[in-house]
Amino acid sequence: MRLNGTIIKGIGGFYYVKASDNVYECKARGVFRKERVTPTIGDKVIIDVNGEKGSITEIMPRTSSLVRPPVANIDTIMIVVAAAEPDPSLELIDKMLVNAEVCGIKPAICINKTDLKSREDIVEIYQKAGYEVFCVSAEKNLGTDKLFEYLKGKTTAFAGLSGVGKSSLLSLITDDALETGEVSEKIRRGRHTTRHVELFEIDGGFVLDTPGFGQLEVEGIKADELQNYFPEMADADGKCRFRGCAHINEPDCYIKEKLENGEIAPSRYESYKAMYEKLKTVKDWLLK
Ligand SMILES: Nc1nc2c(ncn2[C@@H]2O[C@H](COP(=O)(O)OP(=O)(O)O)[C@@H](O)[C@H]2O)c(=O)[nH]1
Ligand SMILES: [Mg+2]
Ligand SMILES: [Zn+2]
Repeated sequence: MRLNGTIIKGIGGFYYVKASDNVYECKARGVFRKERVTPTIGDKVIIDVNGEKGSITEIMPRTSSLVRPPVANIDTIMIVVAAAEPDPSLELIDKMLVNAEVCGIKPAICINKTDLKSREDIVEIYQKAGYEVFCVSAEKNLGTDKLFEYLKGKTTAFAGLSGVGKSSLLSLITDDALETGEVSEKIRRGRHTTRHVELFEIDGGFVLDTPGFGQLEVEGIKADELQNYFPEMADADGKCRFRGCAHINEPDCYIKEKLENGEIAPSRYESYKAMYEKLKTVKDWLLK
C-alpha cells in the first residue's frame, strides 16, 4: 500500500513516518544515497507500507531546509522570549529574525511569561517592523488561543534561549491537540525533554523544539544584502539619494528619515548597524 506521510523522527537508521492516522517505522531505499538526498525530519514522503513497517520510496521537493538542526519544510520559526526571567534581549531577537529570514523561513515572535510583566514596548517594536507578535503565559494558559489558531496547518519550530518556556508551551500545545488521550501521562511528561529532534502533530500541522536556532552571528550574506532581511527597510529601493545606500553615513537617506519619523524603532536600526559593521569586518578579513 502506498501512502503520503511526513517524517517525524529518525532513530538508529529508521525513519518514523506519520501517515493517515498511524506512525510507520520505515527504512529508506538506497536510491537516495545515489541522488545525494538524505531523508530528513520534516520531509514529505511516499512510503510503501506492509503492516506497521514500510519503506520510503519518494521524497517531495522541500519548501525550506534548516541546517542546524536539519529539518525540512518548516513554515515558521517562532522566536520565544520571556517577558522577564530571563529578561529579553532585543539584539538577540533581531539576530534570530535575520537568521530566520536568511534561511527563507518566516519568523514570528512569542512573548511568554506575560503573567510576570506586560511587554507592550516589545510588541510595538516588532509589529511596526511587520512581524506577528503573540503575548502568552504558558503557566496561566493566557493568550494561547490566538497562538494555537496561528499554528494550525503549519510546521512551526520553537526557538529561543533556555528558560523562556519553550517546553512548557509545547506541552500545552500538544496536550491540547491530544485531548482525546491516546498517549499516557508518563509519555507525555517526558517527551519535550528529550534531546533528539522530533515533530509533534497538532491541528493539521506540526511543532518542534529547536532550542539553539538562530543565536549565532549572522553569516553567509554580504553586508550590503543585510537590509533585505529587515522588512521595514524593504521599501527603500530607489528612495535614497545614493544607489546602494547602506543607510548609515549617507546623506538624504530614506531609512534615516523613517527612523527620525519613528517609523523604524531605534533598537532595530541599532541592531542593523551592529550587524552591518560585523558583516563588513568578516568580508574585509576574507579579502586579505
Ligand atoms: N511565570 C511563568 N513561568 C513560566 C511560564 N512558562 C514557563 N515558565 C517557567 O519557566 C521555566 C523554564 O520553562 P521551560 O519550559 O523549561 O523553558 P525552556 O528552557 O525554554 O524549554 C520553568 O520553571 C517554567 O515553569 C509562564 O508563562 N510564566
Ligand atoms: Mg526546554
Ligand atoms: Zn539610505
